[in-house]
Amino acid sequence: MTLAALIFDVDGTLAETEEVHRRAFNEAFAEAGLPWHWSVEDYRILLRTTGGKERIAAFQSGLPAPPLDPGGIARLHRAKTARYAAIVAAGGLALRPGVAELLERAKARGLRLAIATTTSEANVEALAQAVWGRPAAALFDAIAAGDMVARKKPAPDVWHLALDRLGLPAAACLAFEDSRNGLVSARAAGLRVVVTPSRYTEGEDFAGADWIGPDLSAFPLERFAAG
Ligand code: XBP
Ligand code: MG
Repeated sequence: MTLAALIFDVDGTLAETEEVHRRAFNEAFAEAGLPWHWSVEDYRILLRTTGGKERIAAFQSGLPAPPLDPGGIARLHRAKTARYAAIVAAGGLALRPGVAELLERAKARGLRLAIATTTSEANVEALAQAVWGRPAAALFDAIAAGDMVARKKPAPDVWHLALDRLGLPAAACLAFEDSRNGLVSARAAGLRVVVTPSRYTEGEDFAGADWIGPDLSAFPLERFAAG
């Protein structure tokens, strides 16, 4: 089937955002008076749980006396999202190599663009404003985010939502991911998957990917567009 759209994960794929998420979590913990600090090594393990609220819940379930109920987790996560927006707005984040060029090449070929991310729409907007100075909707035809679906990655829900919003079958689209959880979720939705491992996902098992590279600068769009 002719390629009609590219669907992108955000965290780790468009930009190396996970360090900003980690910093935002730690700042939110300090602000809330919690004696928690997630190191790079802690966070590598914690990332196995997708979604910030789910990650906090998984972390505190390992503590002798988890202090937060679901409402407390939601409040803490709102504070983390506010910290994330502030850090991103302060600048310093860039798109990963090849991303901007690939989006341009895809647009020039008449391909549509979409997002399928575990993070929130607010965080997608924060990144879009920081790296493009425009709202995400100015670049992407459809946005599917974690809080819009019942189950986060590795479930396929967010990809199904992106496909619904594009009005396209999986066979006409290509997914871009950086993690094993993301690869598994996109494949479960029937998509072909391109993987560019990121700082936190290097060394994961990417068996089943249709193309793997260190970044998107050498991605052969023409080969995939030719079918
Ligand atoms: C990324 C995530 C996200 C971010 C935090 O997964 O798991 O949870 O770490 O985002 P993926 P929120 O790149 O596979 O979509 O705190 O906003 O949930
Ligand atoms: Mg990712």
